[in-house]
Amino acid sequence: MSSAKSENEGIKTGSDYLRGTISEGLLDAPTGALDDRDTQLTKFHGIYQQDDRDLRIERQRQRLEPAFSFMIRARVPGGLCSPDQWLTMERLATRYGNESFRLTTRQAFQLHGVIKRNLKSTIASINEALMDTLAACGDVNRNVMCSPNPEASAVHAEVQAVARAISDHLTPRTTAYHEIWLDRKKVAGAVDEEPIYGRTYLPRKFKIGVAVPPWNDVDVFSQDLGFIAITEQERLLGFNVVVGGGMGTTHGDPETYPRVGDVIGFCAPDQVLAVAEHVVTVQRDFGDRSNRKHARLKYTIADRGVAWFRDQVESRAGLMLGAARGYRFVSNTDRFGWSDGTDGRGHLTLWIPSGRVANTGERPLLAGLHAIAEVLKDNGGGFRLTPNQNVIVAGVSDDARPLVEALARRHGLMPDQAGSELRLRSLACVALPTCGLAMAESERYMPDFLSRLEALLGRHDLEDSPLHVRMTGCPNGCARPFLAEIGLVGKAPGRYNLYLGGDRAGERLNRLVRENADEKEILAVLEPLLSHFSRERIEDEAFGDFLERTEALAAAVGD
Ligand code: SRM
Ligand code: SF4
Repeated sequence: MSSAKSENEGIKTGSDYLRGTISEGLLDAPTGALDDRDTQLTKFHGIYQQDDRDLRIERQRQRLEPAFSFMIRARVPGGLCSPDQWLTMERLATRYGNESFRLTTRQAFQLHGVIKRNLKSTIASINEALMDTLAACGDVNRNVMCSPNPEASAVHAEVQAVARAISDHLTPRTTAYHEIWLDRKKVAGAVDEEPIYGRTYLPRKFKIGVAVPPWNDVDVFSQDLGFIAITEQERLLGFNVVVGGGMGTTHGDPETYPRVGDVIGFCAPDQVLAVAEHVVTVQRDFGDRSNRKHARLKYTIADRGVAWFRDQVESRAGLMLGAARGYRFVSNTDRFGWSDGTDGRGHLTLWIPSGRVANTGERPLLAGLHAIAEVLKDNGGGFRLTPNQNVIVAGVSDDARPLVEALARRHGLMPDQAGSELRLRSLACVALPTCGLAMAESERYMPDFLSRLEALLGRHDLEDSPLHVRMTGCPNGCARPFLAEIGLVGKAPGRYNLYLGGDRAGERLNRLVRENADEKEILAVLEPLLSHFSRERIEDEAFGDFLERTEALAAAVGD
């Protein structure tokens, strides 16, 4: 490990607890951009500077600066969101954004296309709606995920409260956010302090997810830190602790890799905050601050060993983790349609393709969800953002059920309107035109790719197969593609690395089968495998499991 610290470390150290010169940059009217160093700091405030990549070349030709705008991410711990909060995001998307907003793979909201002069008003409105954007991005703990649907049982509600407590405990304490975006004055003589993070925060982003078996919708093994709720007869006993998961890789760099986390033991509910805090502090002190591609917790653990890591956490937290308890996951996707809560209310999981809430001719989702939010305001209930870019209309009264369902159907939101099981369960990251790191299309290409795949499945009597397909525009892995049965990872325009063989519970990584393949090549690889699967699968066997069992995958990989 080199000892020279990365440039980001210098930026953090010199930032005065994340202030930098952001306030000054906001007043610099001639440019739509912020200072380069400040763009690293705004991430901690939930704000990314981007430019419209569809317009880049034309703007260059016209000698104009890129079409700068900002993506804003609002944290929604566990995905819990009131109708008013939903309507606020919709209003901001329409007024300041690109007339759509996005439900992310981490149960948060994203707005795109907000120009610099509207940043402060947008952030202020988000805060007025009792949400914030602080720590939605940056080298800190991000939005804490939790299996949604808290009303489904008392245990869910308890687990959700634990997720919320973790989120609050690990939220940065700097007052810079309030000064810059909410015009709160710094109290004279007050000193910023970050008791958990310190002045330089973490070496890299940090992510936490809480799963409630049998559902692994939060993909707990992809998190830096995961908690698996262990219950007995509807009583929460505690949590298995999982550490060191992560998805991000770099093409052609074998030093980077996706990793599923290790289960290191069990803790009681009242030990969760100490465990979380000290998993964070061990990473703070031992994570690699010289190479950002090697700075996630997964590398700290892979390099130093799981036993070393557990010892560190136990001694710092002053506790011993118990032996991990048994659990079983059955799925890492969402459960669609209506379910009945233990409180007598109904919960309806709707389908939002790639999490994009927009009005399109075919599916006016923005309008549909607006109408549903109004019904919830009058009748009680709220929204739950799912970890798979969908939304649950939660806590619907018996009286309101028919209306909610009619509105959902009229606007193309009902799961049976997706057209196939495949489409319902697919995930695609944002990619072009906003993501600065995208190498290929994802969200905009996914519908076409799925149409081709549906045709292929149809030819082999597999049209009802609930395959898990995940696509990203680059190897950073924002749609957790390395856990999919079929994963497409962008390499160049129109070209993807094809990964196969994940399971449906998010416990096994898939494997690279083809590099840099175009659509034709991808379908040509899939066709014989699907045909084989159709003829020889054991009843209810999943495609990824079949590929592993029959060694078809090994053959495709060339082992
Ligand atoms: Fe991500 C960077 C979008 C979930 C791994 N991710 C980005 C940026 C901010 C691009 C950038 O740095 O300039 C993308 C913004 C695109 C845009 O225009 O909106 C972006 N990531 C997303 C979202 C919106 C994808 C989506 O379609 O939902 C998800 C927002 C989550 C949230 O609400 O916080 C999103 N990103 C993830 C996940 C999945 C997860 O967390 O469960 C991962 C893989 C898990 C992990 O972190 O290992 C993920 N994003 C990355 C990485 C690679 C990190 C690494 O360890 O190498 C980057 C690049 C980076 O950090 O340098 C990245
Ligand atoms: Fe962008 Fe890559 Fe993440 Fe997709 S996976 S949103 S292309 S960083």
